[in-house]
Amino acid sequence: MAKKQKDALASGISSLSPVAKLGVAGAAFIVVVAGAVGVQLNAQNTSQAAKPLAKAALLNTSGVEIGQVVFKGIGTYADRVEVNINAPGVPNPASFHGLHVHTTGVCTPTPSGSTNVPFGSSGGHWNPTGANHGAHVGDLPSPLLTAAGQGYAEFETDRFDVTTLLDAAGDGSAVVLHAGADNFANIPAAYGTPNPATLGTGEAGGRYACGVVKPV
Ligand SMILES: [Cu+2]
Repeated sequence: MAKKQKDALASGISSLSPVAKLGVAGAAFIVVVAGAVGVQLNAQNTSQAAKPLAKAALLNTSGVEIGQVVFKGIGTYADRVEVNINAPGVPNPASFHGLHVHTTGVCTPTPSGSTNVPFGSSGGHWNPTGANHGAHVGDLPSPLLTAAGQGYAEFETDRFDVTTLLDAAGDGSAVVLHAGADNFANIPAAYGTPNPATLGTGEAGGRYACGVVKPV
């Protein structure tokens, strides 16, 4: 099976309900499997029609491209995001890394912006609705990197269209890969009330790489 087909298949499976996934994994759920395959084929057909609409080359602070993020969709709507990272020097490898669309399409490696940190020029998380972190329009799933800092992820989102992504607030947007894991502001109540930093950012650490989103 060609890689692209496998990816589409994996994506189709990942979009199934937990019960359907169980069906795929176990022969005991063979009836469920039959139903799940139908759903999966539909998803695959849809995915084949999705085309790359925008992409961002992730550059580290030395200007080295360490990965790419491609936004795919049908028409102008982004319904899939593909992330490829190959970065031997990434801090905290073999862990999850926060990944977000930030508000401004400027990636300046020297400390800048209101936060005065590397890639601070990209602004905060793209959050037009004023939501807490985890529900920001620009919050994306965190890729899991290997010990060598490599990773591949593909997922679906219906949070934004590519026209808005490219022109977020009139100044474009950027994808930022963070040095650490994102807690998605998902702090169990037993730990008390999350503070503003947690609710606003998910505390994913420094901005390891940044990529301006550009049309394909
Ligand atoms: Cu971020």
